[in-house]
Amino acid sequence: MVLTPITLMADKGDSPDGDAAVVTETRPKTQRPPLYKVLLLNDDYTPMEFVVHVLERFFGMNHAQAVEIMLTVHRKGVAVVGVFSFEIAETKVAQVMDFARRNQHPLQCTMEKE
Ligand code: TYC
Repeated sequence: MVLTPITLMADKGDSPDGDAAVVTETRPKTQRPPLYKVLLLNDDYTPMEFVVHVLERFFGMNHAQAVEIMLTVHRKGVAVVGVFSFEIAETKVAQVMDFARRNQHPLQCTMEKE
């Protein structure tokens, strides 16, 4: 466990130079796991309806959200479709890439540390 020092000002009366900082306590530091963005990339061949289906199926989006994000990728080239722990992000990328490959679409999905 990582302990973070808590710095307190010494009592002016006790400290030789009047205001020296001294460490008197530690507290456990809450360690957050790193998060990873899952990105969907545009291409010229994957049908729009297929991308919408991917977003509904693997990212739990409703139809309107899925259409909106698909159009963002189509117009801008890339969009973040979710933020997850490493293992979940890796699984989502693998599921999308496998589903695209099995359906013979060139759709690309990647992840990057936030
Ligand atoms: N550009 C594709 C088309 O015009 C649609 C598309 C959108 C493809 C999003 C990939 O991630 C993507 N059919």
